[in-house]
Amino acid sequence: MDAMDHDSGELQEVSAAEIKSFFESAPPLKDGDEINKKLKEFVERNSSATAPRVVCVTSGGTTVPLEQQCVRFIDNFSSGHRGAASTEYFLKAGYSVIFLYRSGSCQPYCSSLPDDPLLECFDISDDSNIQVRQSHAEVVKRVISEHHAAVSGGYLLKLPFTTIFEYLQILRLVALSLSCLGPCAMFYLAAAVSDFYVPWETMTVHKIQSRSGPLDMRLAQAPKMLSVLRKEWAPVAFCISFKLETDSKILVEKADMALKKYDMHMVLANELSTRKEEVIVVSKSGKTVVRKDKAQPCVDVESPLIELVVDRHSTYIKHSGDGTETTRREEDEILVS
Ligand code: 9Z3
Repeated sequence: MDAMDHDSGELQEVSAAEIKSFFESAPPLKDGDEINKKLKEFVERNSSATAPRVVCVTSGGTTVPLEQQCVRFIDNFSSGHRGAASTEYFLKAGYSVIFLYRSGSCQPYCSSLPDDPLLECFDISDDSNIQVRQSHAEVVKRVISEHHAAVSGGYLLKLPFTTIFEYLQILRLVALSLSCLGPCAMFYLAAAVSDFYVPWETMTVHKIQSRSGPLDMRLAQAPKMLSVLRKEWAPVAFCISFKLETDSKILVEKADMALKKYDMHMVLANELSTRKEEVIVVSKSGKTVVRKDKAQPCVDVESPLIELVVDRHSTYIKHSGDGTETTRREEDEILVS
């Protein structure tokens, strides 16, 4: 999900015209008004707190439709585990969370459930009622009560997306509605967003026909929204993006480039194969490796990671407005204690 121009080695420049044309040509959100209403209520409720902390966690992969009446699409590997687990830790740390997730991807509090919870956790009793199997009763009770407490308490707002068009439009709505929270708002952009897409106006309306022979398609470069998010949509919010690579040799360098290019506060760099064990936190103050503690297999790497992120966000809030920055240089390793 990389926006590198491989010939020049330069990260892609996004023009305002490209962004404008992306949004103007994208199919309008079906439920845009409803989403805006939910966001307004959520932000109003949360901004009345003494020290409101709201994070938008994006999660899962975006699809790239190949036809307007979509039969085929390009997808990616992202399961949404990172976003779902991070959401739980943010809620635990006292944040309210807008969880912008790919439909059907991992959900907060659900990681301990079996693959098909409905079929595996429930039974039909003698009197034809549905009941939880004894073997799963404890986990089902915990999942439902924790999830219910977050949603009905007004701390968790879940917004689904599927396509790259939906994702970027909803992200813009979220960013604009959170801008009133200034430095107390955070963006934690863990979603795997496609770098390539088919612009809506160039897309064929109906199913691509196989009789036309081998498919030859040109994908356009998706505009990187990170700079617009930082410069226009929510200029004071604390912004964290992710960098994913499969080649460890270029990972940190690429994360560092993204940090500077998009003026991120932190870039969390991870490798595809080790992403559940290790994340490298890259920021102006240096590089920190956060590792999952092998001695505690049940504790995700997201636990120490969110602890560190929350700490940095607190420092950012404290210093916002006084023009100071943290200059701490670290090369340490953080383990779950
Ligand atoms: C990540 O790097 C996430 O950590 C993962 C999490 C997608 C690897 P899972 O969903 O995996 O738990 O299975 N997300 C961002 C990847 C990305 O698209 N980054 C862009 C880039 O690398 C920047 S926006 O250029």
